[in-house]
Amino acid sequence: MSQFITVQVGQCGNQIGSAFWPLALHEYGIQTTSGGVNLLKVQRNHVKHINDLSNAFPSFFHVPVNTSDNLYFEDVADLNKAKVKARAVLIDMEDSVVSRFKQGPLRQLFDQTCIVTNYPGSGNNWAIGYHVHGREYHDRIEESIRHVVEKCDRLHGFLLMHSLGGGTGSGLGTATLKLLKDYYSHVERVVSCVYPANIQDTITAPYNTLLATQELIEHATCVFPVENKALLDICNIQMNKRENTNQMNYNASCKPFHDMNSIIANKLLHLTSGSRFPGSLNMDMNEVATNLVPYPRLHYIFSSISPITLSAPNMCTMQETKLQDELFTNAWSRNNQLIRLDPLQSNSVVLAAAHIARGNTTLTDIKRNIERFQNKSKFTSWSRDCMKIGLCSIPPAGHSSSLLCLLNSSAMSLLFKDIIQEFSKLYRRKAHVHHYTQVHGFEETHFIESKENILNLCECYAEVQNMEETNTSRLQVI
Ligand SMILES: Nc1nc2c(ncn2[C@@H]2O[C@H](COP(=O)(O)OP(=O)(O)OP(=O)(O)O)[C@@H](O)[C@H]2O)c(=O)[nH]1
Ligand SMILES: [Mg+2]
Repeated sequence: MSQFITVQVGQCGNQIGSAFWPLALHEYGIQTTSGGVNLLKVQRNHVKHINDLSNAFPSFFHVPVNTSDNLYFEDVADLNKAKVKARAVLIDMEDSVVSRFKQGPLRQLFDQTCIVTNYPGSGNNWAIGYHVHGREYHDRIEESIRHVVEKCDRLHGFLLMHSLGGGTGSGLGTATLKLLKDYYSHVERVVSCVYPANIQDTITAPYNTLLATQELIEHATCVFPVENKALLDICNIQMNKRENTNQMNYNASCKPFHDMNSIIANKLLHLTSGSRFPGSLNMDMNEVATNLVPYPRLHYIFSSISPITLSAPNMCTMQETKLQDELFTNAWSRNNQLIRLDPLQSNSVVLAAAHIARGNTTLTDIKRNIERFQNKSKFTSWSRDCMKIGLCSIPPAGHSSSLLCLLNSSAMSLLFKDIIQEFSKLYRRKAHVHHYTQVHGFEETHFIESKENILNLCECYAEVQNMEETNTSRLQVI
């Protein structure tokens, strides 16, 4: 089973982390209770004994080999006694979110040497995050990462979590990505990034987003973008479903990003499920990029998930099994897409696709539905008859089955065009540019180069689309 190191950068990255780790533990039957202060209640389903633990979850957790053989799990104290550590590096240039981790029930899960914080942040400026903090913290971050890497014997990938709208996640996050490429070029760099909502909550977000996107295109192996506007819409739809109203109102009032981050955390756990649990047709993470990325630069992947899971205290009570066909239909619907673009629109093509099912879905269910999918989508000549399938027998907490649909579609160029449009609105008047140019190491030409590079990527998508049209007409002539 492959091992992963999560690298959470900035406020958003660490808040996604705070949704991710309780859910990751929950998947192994260890529940963080919101009422009990430090107590983890163990449901003795998957993990009872320390040996189960080291066998069951090496993907995201490190368990020292010399831990006492007689250790059984009752509560968090045992988890701590066993010296279980998350394979995680926590980075933020202001420490409020990370210090909440340090005081919370999971505080012992994180190695102190793997926490890098400062004060007071990067001021919503990519250039400060990338150049100032990137330079100053390069060695500290490199050391922290090495510390976690040394505890892995089958390291497969880094999982970077961050947002692109602010300064730390976008700037220092992409500087860290570059560092990972320089030091561990053979290890995959999977990125889960958050694009801001349309109504920007950060005025300089279009600059930060453009500059960070350019870095992700250059240095990531695979990017799974989500948009806050898509997540907000999904949460609003859930809000209208009566059964969730109380929990949603509570989450929306006191933890505005809580539900949105749970959706991201669920997607990441689903994505990695094949590397962590048994299944009749497991899709390991090392197969994701091979199957979904036909050309190295075209590595932005759409994701949609069904059912949508929000973190709720009652999440361990099993929800009704959805009809399998409905599970697929929902996963393809606009309402379940984590990015607000239609990857199946008529003038785009699907370069590659994967469906990962968890729980009680059968291969027959999958095959029947894949046929439906192939009939409704436009593919390239090489991707038409291929579909990567994953089948993991362990469902996510609270459900009997679930489905993640991953698509590499040329419609992704619409995201890049949006980024350029938002950037141009500000840059046309050179608004806020001086904040960037006064940072040592940043040149104004970097804006233009990034824009050109992203435009060039749009042309690559257009080329793939046109190639298909040309191919079709030639075949028709013959
Ligand atoms: N989905 C989601 N989005 C978030 C969260 N926190 C912040 N954001 C979004 O991320 C963008 C701002 O980035 P932050 O992560 O707050 O900024 P940062 O990386 O800490 O950078 P600085 O504060 O500028 O140093 C905005 O678009 C926010 O809406 C979160 O927990 N979840
Ligand atoms: Mg911040």
